[in-house]
Amino acid sequence: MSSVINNNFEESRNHMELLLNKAKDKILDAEDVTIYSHTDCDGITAGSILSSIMDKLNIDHTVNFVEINEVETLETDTDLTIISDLGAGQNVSNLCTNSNSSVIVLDHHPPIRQLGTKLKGDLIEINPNYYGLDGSYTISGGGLSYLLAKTFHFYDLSWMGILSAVGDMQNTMTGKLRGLNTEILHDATEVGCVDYVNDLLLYGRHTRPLFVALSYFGDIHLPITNNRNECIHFLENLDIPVKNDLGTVRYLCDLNMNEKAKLFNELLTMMTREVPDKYVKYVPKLISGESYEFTFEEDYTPFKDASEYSTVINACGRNGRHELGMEVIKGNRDNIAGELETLVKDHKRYLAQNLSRIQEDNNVEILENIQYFNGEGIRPSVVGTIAGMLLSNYDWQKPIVGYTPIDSDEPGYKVSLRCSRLLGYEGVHFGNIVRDISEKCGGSGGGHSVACGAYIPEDNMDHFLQLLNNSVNIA
Ligand SMILES: [Mn+2]
Repeated sequence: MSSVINNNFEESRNHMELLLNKAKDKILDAEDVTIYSHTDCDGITAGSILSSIMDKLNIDHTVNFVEINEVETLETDTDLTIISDLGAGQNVSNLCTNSNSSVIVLDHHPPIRQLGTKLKGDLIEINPNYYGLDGSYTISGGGLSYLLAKTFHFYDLSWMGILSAVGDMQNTMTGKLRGLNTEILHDATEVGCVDYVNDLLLYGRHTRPLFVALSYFGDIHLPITNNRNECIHFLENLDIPVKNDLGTVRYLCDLNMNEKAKLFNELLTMMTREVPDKYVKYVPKLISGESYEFTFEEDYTPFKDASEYSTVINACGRNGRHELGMEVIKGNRDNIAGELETLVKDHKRYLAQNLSRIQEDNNVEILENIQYFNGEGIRPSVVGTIAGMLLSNYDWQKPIVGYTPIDSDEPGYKVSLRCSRLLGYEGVHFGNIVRDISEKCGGSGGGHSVACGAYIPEDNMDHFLQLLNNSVNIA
C-alpha cells in the first residue's frame, strides 16, 4: 500500500512541483532519453508531450508505446527513462537496477510503491494518488507530462493536456474537468489554444450532422435512438432547421443559444419520461456539460473538438498505429493525411460490421443483473468500444460485458464493461467491483466506475460472469 500525504491541495501541488523540478534537472542532464508510454489516447498524447519537450530541448530520444503487461520486462540503455500513463502499478525495479538509467514515472493510476521509494537506480515517481487526489479524474498521464513541460515554460503544449484528459474520460461523470486538470485548462485558455463552452453533450459537434448525432445520443434508449427519421421529425417539431438556407446540413456547432436551449429542454422532458424516478435528478448532467475546442484547428474537422480528436487518436492506437497518432498530435499532418483518413474509415467500418454481426446473431445474453456477449473474432482493443455502442440497443439499466480471446501464452480473455452513467451516479463503481472479482478469478482488472476492463484466464470466464452478476443488484 502507498502512503498518502494528507495535506492541503496547495502543499500537495508544491510537493509535486518539487519532484517535477527534480525530473526537469534529470532531463537537462541527459544526453539521450527513452520514453515508454501507454497505447491508449492518454498514453499516446503523453508520449507526444514528452517527445515535444525533447524536441524543443534538442535531446535525442525514442518513444515506445507499450501495454501494461510489458512494463516489468522493459529495458533501457539511455541516461534517462521516462514512463508515462503506466508504471505506477507495475514493478519497475528491472529498469532501475539493471541499468544506469534514471527513471521517472509519470502516472495517475493507483501506485504500488510508497512515495519516495528508493530503488538501486534513481527513481522519481510523480502521482496524484500520493496526495489523496483521485487519478481517475484529477489529472491524466498526459496532464502530468504537461506539468513537466510547464517547468520549462512550454505552455503551448497545454492543449495536449486537455486532449489526454478528455481521451481518458476524466470529465465524463461531472461533464467538466476537475482537479489539477483545471490548472491545465487555465494555462490553455491563457495562451489561447483552448476554448471551452457549456454545450449539449452530443458526440460529433463538428463532424456529425445534428440529426445523426441525436440518433446516437445518450446512455439510455429513447424513441429517437438509432432512428434518423425520428430525429429529423424531432428537430422539425422544435423549429430547428436540419439544413441551413443554402441546403447544407447543420451540425451542433451551428446552432444558436436559443436552439440549444429548446433542444436541451426537449431532451430533458423525453429522458425524464424514460428513466425510473431515482435517476431523474441526474438527467441534466447527461445532457449538458463542457466542451473543449482547439482554437487553432479548422471547424468541421475531427480535430476541432477534444472528444472527437480523441476518437482519431484511439483509432490509431487500437490499430497498432501509435506513432501515426503521435505525428498527428505533434502537428506533422500533411504527409500522413491520406493514411490517417483510410485508417479512421476502416476503423469505423470494422466497428459497424462487428456491431451488426453481434446483433444479427443475437449474441447478447441477458442475466438478472448484467448482460454479456462472447465477442470472439473482435480485436481485444475494441471490445469495449463495441460494448459501449451496444448498450443503448439493449437494457441500458444493466451493465454490458463483452469478452474476446487474447493472444498470449496462457489462454484468456480481454473483458470490457460499459454501463450508463446513471448507474455511476447512484454510487456503483464497476472499476472497483471488476478489480476485486478479476483477482478472485486469477486475473487482473479495474478502471472507471462506468467503463472498465479485465484480463481473465479462459477457464474462469464463466465464474467471472457469475460473480459479477451476483455482486450487483441493479433493481
Ligand atoms: Mn491514462
